[in-house]
Amino acid sequence: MSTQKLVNQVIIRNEQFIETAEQLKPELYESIVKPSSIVDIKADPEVIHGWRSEVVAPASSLADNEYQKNDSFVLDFGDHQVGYLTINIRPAGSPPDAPLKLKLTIGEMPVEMAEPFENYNGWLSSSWLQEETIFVDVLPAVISLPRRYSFRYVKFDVIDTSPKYRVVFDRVECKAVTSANLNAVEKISHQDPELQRMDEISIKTLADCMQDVFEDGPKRDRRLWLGDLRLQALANYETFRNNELVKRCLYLFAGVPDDKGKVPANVFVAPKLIADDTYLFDYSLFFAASLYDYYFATSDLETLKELWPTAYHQVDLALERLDKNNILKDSSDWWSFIDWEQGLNKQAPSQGVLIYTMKQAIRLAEELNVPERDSLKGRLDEIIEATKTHLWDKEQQFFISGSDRQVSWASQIWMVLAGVLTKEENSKLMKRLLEENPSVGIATPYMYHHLIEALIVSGEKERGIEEMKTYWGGMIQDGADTFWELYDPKNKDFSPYGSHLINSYCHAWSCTPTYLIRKFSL
Ligand code: RAM
Repeated sequence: MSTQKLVNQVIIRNEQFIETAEQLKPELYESIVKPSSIVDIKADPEVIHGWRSEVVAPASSLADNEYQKNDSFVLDFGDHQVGYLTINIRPAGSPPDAPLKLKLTIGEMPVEMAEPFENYNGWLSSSWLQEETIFVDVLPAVISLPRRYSFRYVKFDVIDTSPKYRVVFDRVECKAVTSANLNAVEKISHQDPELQRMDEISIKTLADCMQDVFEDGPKRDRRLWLGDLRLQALANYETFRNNELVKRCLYLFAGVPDDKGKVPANVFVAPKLIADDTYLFDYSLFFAASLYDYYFATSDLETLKELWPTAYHQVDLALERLDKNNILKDSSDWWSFIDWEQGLNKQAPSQGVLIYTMKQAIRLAEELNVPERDSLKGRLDEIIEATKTHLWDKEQQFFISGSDRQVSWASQIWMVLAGVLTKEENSKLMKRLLEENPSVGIATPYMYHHLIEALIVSGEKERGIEEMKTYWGGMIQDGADTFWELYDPKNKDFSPYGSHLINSYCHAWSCTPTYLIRKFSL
């Protein structure tokens, strides 16, 4: 073990765990993908973000065109890609007497081709927006772009050639990469074509996020987050079954706890494994939940034994946040994630997450036959009792959260998943939630996943399918090739970051319809 000191953080590195994770580093599958067409991006107030693409020519005609200063065109790769771009360029006309200056804009959605990145004014770094300006001194040339991109469209702006020569883009291609073995997925042919399509897009979304680790989104943050990992792993068990990758990710988190044993909300893996200095109450607990899911998917007792202390620690540390009434202390900082819904109070939903994961931890402790089982059981009963006493509002028949007694969708959903009430009461609660539609709603597919699961576990499967079709089906109608990080059908420009340009349009936490469809035979 060694220590790493950051600003407010002491990390106790477990080199043995880190080495185990290193050994599980996946091979990447590569495939060459060529663009399908040249498209125009047209303003259209009827479509999401106000822009749609329209095919003007097949991509095979590209090599017939000569381009010069101020010319521009957009290539469409026909589907979402994650990989490396190579461009073959040759000159036409006189010998090139000046370098070629070329600007490339690389995007997942038509809007990224249409709205200038210079206008971006959100609070996340603009450096996530994918663009390159390159100067080519010698032509012909084969240019391999420096980064891995996540995209469907590439816009070429020829900034300058010279009055004496033009350029031809002979060949443009992408070396697509993923650690997902596409052949490992059992094919289904669902009788409902909408669910079939949802299953396929979910799988594509997950595959594009499966790289060296389970990334949250290959455009942004390209990083391993615990909350995202939990859902990706669930979808993975039903599809690719790359269980070694889940194991690797669990060991990465367990490799960099802080000095109290807490695992971070996310980690960086390059230049070496680094714990981010963001800690979220729910995400830390999801280490235990992810280990639970992993164990019951794989029966890998060795890993359970080795990682149990880390999992137990997360629960133990979470219990420290309870007040004398056994209710979680609330605060105005970003202490728990739950969802990006503006104004959402995190107290009750986090209490739900705590109960949910305690139950899983108890089940693991039973499996291991360790003494923590009994102490956790005792605490769980007290906490459930306290939750019913202090957070259940008899009059409103809803769970309330925070000092303003907020009634949110997230609170009801997590309390249902936690099983605080009986199945019948849960079913009533979910119906009431859908009918009364409290204004503090849901902002992300991540929280929507939990809504669908809560409907299913409370016996409202049909309603779950309906909601899934409205939400993920809505994304498909709005042109999703892969499912998005954020989607609000009532406000399609929504972004918690201040601009929809920076949203990720291939985001793993959105890939769960395949899990829901396959696991619950929807
Ligand atoms: C965003 C990312 C990531 C998520 C965190 C909490 O930065 O979308 O997926 O887990 O928020």
